[in-house]
Amino acid sequence: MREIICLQIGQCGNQVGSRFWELLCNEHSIQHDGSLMAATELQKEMLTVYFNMLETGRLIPRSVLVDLEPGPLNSIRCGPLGKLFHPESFIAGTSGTGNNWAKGFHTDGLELLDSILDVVRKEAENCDCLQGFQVLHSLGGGTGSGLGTRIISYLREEYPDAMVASFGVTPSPKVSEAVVEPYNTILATEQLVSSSDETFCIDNEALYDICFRSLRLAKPTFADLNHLISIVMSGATTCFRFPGQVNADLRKLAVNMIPFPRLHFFLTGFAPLFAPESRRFNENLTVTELYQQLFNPSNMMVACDPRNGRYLTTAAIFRGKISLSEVEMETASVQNAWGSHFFPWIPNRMKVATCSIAPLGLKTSATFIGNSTSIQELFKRVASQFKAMFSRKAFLHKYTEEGLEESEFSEAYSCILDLISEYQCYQEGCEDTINQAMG
Ligand SMILES: Nc1nc2c(ncn2[C@@H]2O[C@H](COP(=O)(O)OP(=O)(O)OP(=O)(O)O)[C@@H](O)[C@H]2O)c(=O)[nH]1
Ligand SMILES: [Mg+2]
Repeated sequence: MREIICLQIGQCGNQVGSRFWELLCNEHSIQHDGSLMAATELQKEMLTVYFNMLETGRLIPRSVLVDLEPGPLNSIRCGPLGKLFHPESFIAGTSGTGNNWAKGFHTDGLELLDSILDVVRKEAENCDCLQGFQVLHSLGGGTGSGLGTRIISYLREEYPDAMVASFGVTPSPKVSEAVVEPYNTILATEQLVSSSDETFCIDNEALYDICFRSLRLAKPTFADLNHLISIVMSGATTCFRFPGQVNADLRKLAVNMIPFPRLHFFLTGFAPLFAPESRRFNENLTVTELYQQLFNPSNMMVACDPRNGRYLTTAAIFRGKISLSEVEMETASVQNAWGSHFFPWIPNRMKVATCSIAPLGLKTSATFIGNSTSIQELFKRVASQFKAMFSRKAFLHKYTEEGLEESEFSEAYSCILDLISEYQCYQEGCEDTINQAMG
């Protein structure tokens, strides 16, 4: 089997990770003590992509849980999934970084790095044929963002044949009050540009808006946001976990989705999204309706509008009792309708898959993964917040005290500006300029 090792890092990474494993257990019929219930062949066939199976038949998530502060890991240990994970896969420090990327990447994080990499190495040695890593983390804090990207760059070096994918949660002032989050996000994103093969972007700003506007929650909590993240993660990983799919592993997904290696930041989306009080809440959506929601900017988990940009590629995963031929027919008409938002020179740019097992609580659903030039709106937003502070050198001392140099801030900032202009260049169709620049 081609195994994936999951790493969940920092508070957000671990809180989201818990929800993700809860859904995986449900979809593969695994109890929280790791025993398999009456699972179908379909549920069982690819179980070992994400779970280690002991000789007793017990299933253990192939996950490494890391945090520089003990709280979030203790909550998991004491919570409903406490017995699911291997006790040795919990690695905690004694205090967090207080939202300081430099502490996570350089100082405090390094103290924990060897023990983390030891656990990862053991997991990798147990694999039959490791396909890659999946890292869950926020980009706005210090641990998930700093230590998370440090780990990603080690994985890149130590396992050059394995894929490194990250689910990165970008911050929003609507959700968090820590002022330095734009710094951490830009510093982390620079690392993701060079070290991750594919990054699924999740944006707290968009999640908040979905909760507030579409789900009509007056005061969205992290639990509400994390529910959205977990359903998108369950959708995005469906093809890795069930047999016979396109984009069946991390590498195939990257090959199909990423025409240019640096442009590997995916827009994510989900349908259906209705408030419980909506009359449509309990309805089964047709393929046409699911597609309408999927291409609607208000269903995107990143605050950007794909209508302002162009899609390089997309993938949609339909779940529940849905016929592939119907999906294929509908895909052709969506492609026609959205034609001007696609690049004509990429053939088969819309990949589709179906899986008969619907996610928990739904009869039909669809998950969207898009490589869209409009993702630059996310980077522009954070870059402008970064610039406003950096031009006044605000809060820099917190980072320089940890050994980070001011020039590293400027380099990270210009890396993101370059990324934005690459997306913009493709958006405007000036591919020749880029080809020349790349030699
Ligand atoms: N969606 C979501 N965002 C979260 C969650 N927890 C924290 N965040 C966001 O993540 C950012 C803060 O990062 P944390 O994950 O708390 O930080 P950390 O990785 O533990 O690093 P430290 O700064 O060392 O504590 C802020 O933007 C928060 O809004 C969560 O459970 N869900
Ligand atoms: Mg923390």
